[in-house]
Amino acid sequence: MSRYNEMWRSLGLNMEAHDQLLQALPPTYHDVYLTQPGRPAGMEYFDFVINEIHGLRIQELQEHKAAGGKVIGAFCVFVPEEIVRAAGGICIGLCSGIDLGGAEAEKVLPRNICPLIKSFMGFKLAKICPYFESCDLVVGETTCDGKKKAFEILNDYIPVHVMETPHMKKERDRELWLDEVKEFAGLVEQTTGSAITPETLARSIREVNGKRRALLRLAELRKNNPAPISGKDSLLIEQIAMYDDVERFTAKVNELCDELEQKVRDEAGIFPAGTKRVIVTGTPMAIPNWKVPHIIETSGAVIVAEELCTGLRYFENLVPEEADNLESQIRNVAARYMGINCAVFTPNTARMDRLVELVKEYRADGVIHCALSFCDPYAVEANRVEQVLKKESIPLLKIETGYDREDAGQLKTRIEAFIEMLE
Ligand code: BJ8
Repeated sequence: MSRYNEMWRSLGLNMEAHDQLLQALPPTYHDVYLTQPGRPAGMEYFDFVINEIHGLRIQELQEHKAAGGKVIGAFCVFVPEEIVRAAGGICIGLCSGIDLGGAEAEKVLPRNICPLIKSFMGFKLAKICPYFESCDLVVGETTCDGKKKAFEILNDYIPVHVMETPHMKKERDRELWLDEVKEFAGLVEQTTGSAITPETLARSIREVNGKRRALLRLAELRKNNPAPISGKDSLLIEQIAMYDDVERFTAKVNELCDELEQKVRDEAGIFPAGTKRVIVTGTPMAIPNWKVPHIIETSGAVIVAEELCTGLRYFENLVPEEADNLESQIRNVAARYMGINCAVFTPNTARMDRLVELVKEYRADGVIHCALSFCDPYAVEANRVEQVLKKESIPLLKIETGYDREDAGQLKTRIEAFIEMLE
């Protein structure tokens, strides 16, 4: 990776801290991913992407910028990628899945705050993320209080535009969100210097829908028993979806699905017959936060679906493609995002209903609710999840954890006991 040193230096990265980050990733990746038996050959591309995580893709972003293009970073699946692409920009999900730069972050944030928030602040303040440093604009949102207030501070270091995400789903909330999407479209046009037209937006909607369709195809294949792919590999693909080139990513996921369809025909599962099937729900699991999925899949279960923003919430629901003017297209885009069942909404009963449906559709034996420490919306909503699943006699395990490894042993004991109980 040293061949990229010049590029990283030109982005102003703290080279020493960045080296530490690059050294931390390969051993973890090897242990979590490369030791899995019977992985599909199609995972080779995604391994390559991780291998080049701060290399090739960053180089592509720099080339895009050198040609006059803009890069817009986001922290939430509410930020409409279609709008950014329609104006010729690239939309990047900024990951925040590792505890690095924590000491820097704690200079401006309280110690006890959600690790995802601490991580993004730490990445920026410690200057260790080339994606962050490639952004011309960062988009925040008013989802949870911690993020909302942290974006005010982040704005001291990089231009941040905050979208007001409603907390209810009444008609007036939908209208507010539509206004926010329109305002965002105007800002994106201003940032990129390119107008969004019905043609560019129609193309962008088709392309992003194409990515979502490929991910839905992958999800559909995981309904089979035996599952043709591990939950860890599926999560990795869902994480990469947020920053890879849209068309290349879509083609690679579809190629992988062709291979998995053959595996399904051959009834070639990657876990032994009778392996318990689990659905994971809760807060997003950003790269490289693979701790809980790794424990689950080395404790006798396979994850068959993620009711997460790094999962189904990201790619369920497509934007309707039949609209003949910009106003209707933008309405369709805005409406699609209001279908996301984030715990910041009240009430959020659609999430519980969807979970019950998912358990049936994916033939799951149980659900693991995983919330990041200090995340009030998900930790509190776990009570509603518990109530609904209990009524349906669906076993549930509730976990709260951060990015450190200190509780790994304790989590393993609890998860093993839960999976055993499913038997
Ligand atoms: S749509 S889940 S991506 S807000 S974990 S920062 S909620 S304290 S990430 Fe999220 Fe958008 Fe919702 Fe999805 Fe706050 Fe909780 Fe931290 Fe969170």
